[in-house]
Amino acid sequence: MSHTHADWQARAAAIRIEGRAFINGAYQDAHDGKRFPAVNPATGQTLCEIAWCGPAEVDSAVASARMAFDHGDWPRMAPRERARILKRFAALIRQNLEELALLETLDAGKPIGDTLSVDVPGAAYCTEWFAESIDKVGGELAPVDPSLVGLVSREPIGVVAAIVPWNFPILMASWKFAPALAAGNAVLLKPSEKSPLTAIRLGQLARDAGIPDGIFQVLPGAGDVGKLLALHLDVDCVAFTGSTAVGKLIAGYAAQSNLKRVWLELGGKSPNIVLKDCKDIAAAARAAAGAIFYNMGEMCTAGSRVLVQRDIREAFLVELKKAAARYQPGDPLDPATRMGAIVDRIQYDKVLSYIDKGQSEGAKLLAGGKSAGIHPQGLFIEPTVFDCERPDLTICREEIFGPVLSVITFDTVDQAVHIANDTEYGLAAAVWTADLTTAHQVSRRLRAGTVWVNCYDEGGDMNFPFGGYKQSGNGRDKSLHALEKYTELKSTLIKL
Ligand code: TXE
Repeated sequence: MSHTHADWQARAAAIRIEGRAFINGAYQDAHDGKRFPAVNPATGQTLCEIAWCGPAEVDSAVASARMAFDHGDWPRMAPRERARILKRFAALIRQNLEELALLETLDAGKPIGDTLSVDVPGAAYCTEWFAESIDKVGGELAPVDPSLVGLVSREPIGVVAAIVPWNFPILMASWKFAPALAAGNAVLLKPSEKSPLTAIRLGQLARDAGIPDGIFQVLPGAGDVGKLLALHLDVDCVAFTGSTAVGKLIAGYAAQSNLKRVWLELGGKSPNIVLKDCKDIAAAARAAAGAIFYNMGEMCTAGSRVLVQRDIREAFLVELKKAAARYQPGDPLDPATRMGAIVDRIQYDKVLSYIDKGQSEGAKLLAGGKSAGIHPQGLFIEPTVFDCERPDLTICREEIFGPVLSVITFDTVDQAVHIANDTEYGLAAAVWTADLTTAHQVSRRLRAGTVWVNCYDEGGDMNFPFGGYKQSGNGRDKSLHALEKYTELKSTLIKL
């Protein structure tokens, strides 16, 4: 039975929230009692106090992880046994769908319809997918000299710190912890201080599923906790999703400490190219709106630059304005809402300052441009579209991470490809064309980890690697390639 807006409001008022760290199989406060508030960005209301971990908690969690990895069962279990436990974890995420979706919506301002249909089921699916994969990937027999047997095997790396962001809190966490756990590692999950609630709840679910103590721990806190983990000599790998600026810091921490493996999934300024031979202009416009207004534009893959060929520009803009209007912000607890609240005041101010900058640099406002008064203390921004004469405006170059779209007009395909690639980022791109040859040629020339043709943001399944070129990062989440990040290759040579 689907719930109404009033049902969700009632459940939100009654929900009990855990705010402590999950260390070595139990919830605990920071030993110095330090806490920070979890705030609902749609109302300004404090939801609960969260433990702010410090060096003592980080050291104790790393020591538990080390012990569990070096001496415990998890890495030594038959893969199918680990798979069984992880499938139970996935099943528990599914069983607690509504509670987890509600926590995510309250904490991050995301529409309840999305957290119920995308974020939480996506995390369960990811966990299950990697559980199912792990007893199906084997090693290799190297074609070495006949006097030898050459085995190439994969072993877990050890203690993996997963430092994750706030835009898809449980989903991004699962993209890291699922392959890392499946491969036999111990995971320390550091959620963003802006959205720690679902990660904290997962601690108990992992334990209920039978994941041994020390193998899955959750350390809430701000960037200082991430820094302690990334500098820690007993952490073997850090997998990070977040800003390019912090990604660079993390690479530096690894270099300063123990050269731990570093995997980075960073920002983007993804181009969405609409060519004049595109088959359905209205469909392209709807997808362009979804590419930037879904999840309030708080997406690393956000199609924040739409490049439209001059011949179809006017027709495209008419459809784009219609499509943008369908993303008016609303209460995230209302199942009809398509765009919720911006995650916190810092991000809200950042987005509004980019809107000011767009206007002061001469971009023409086609839609939106203001905050929306859904709640007196709520952080809502209208879906905003700028017509940009020049592709070098600040709003066309910097990641805004909010519901702000720049439209750039071009004349030739070469020009479009040049503008698309003229960015420090390379996470995603799209091209709309009815011509198969053009589709292949343009997608080959786009320097991005993912290229969509005649769609945007498609590919919710796990079979596809996800990650960036250039300053959008390294390594790939999702797909069997993700297991490469959390394993070391071992060559064993046996003399016969
Ligand atoms: O990200 P941060 P913020 C971009 C987006 C957004 C901007 C700032 O443009 O506006 O980043 O967001 C932890 N050592 N993206 O400030 O700081 C932090 O606690 C170790 C794009 O939230 O990168 C959190 O857990 N860790 C992105 C995580 O890093 C540190 C998603 C991400 O936070 C740290 C999020 C440090 N020194 C933001 N400082 C995407 N690619 O999807 C912070 N952290």
